[in-house]
Amino acid sequence: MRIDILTIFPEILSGPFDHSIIKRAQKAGIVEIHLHNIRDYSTNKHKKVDDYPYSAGAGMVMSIQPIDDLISKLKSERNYQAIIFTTPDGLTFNQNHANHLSTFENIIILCGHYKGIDQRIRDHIVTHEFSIGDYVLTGGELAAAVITDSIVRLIPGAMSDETSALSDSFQDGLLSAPVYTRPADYKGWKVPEILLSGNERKIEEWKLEQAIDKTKRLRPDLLNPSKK
Ligand code: 6GU
Repeated sequence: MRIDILTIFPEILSGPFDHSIIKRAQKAGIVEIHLHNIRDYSTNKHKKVDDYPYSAGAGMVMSIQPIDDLISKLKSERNYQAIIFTTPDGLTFNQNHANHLSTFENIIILCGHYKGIDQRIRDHIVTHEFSIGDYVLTGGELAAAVITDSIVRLIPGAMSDETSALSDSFQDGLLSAPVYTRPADYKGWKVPEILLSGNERKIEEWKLEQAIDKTKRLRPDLLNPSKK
């Protein structure tokens, strides 16, 4: 898979992908992550990437030209299945979106900024708009990092133990059961007896029961998605 991220602050995104699973996946050739500075594509002599909005409003708006030129160049090189725009007024990103996007060959993520971008980019170029939650970030870069991380770890081969992505919280619509490691008794804080029993069938039953209990307690909305 190839992910192209378009931003006016590439420095923000150079760190998050240089560690752990995401770094290993890139080294193994499972994913390529390319950062592009939108400013490099501005034809303006001062490399301007924004302009004053038509009508009232204090903030600046990102211009079409550099973004269109950059995306056109990328599209001339390969086919993209999704051109994602990160914005607080997008659909709230979830595990289903991550699963779906992880099956794509090439995607573009355009990081939102300022007051916004010229609406015509959203109308004519962007195919998906995502928010990562109901709070406001300075820009779309951290959202792009979150979305990229959630996708890359799902690509087959990205994780050393492939079953671990399947047992994630949310993957089956439930939060994960608690986990423990040695010692079995730490200053009187004990690991649940059942986990020491060696009875795999009973342990699986216990884990499912724990997952359901925990989900009921902490995230009842996950058990009743229609009532959200
Ligand atoms: Cl995608 N962008 C910004 N600026 N703020 C956000 C967001 C995105 N998702 C949640 N808050």
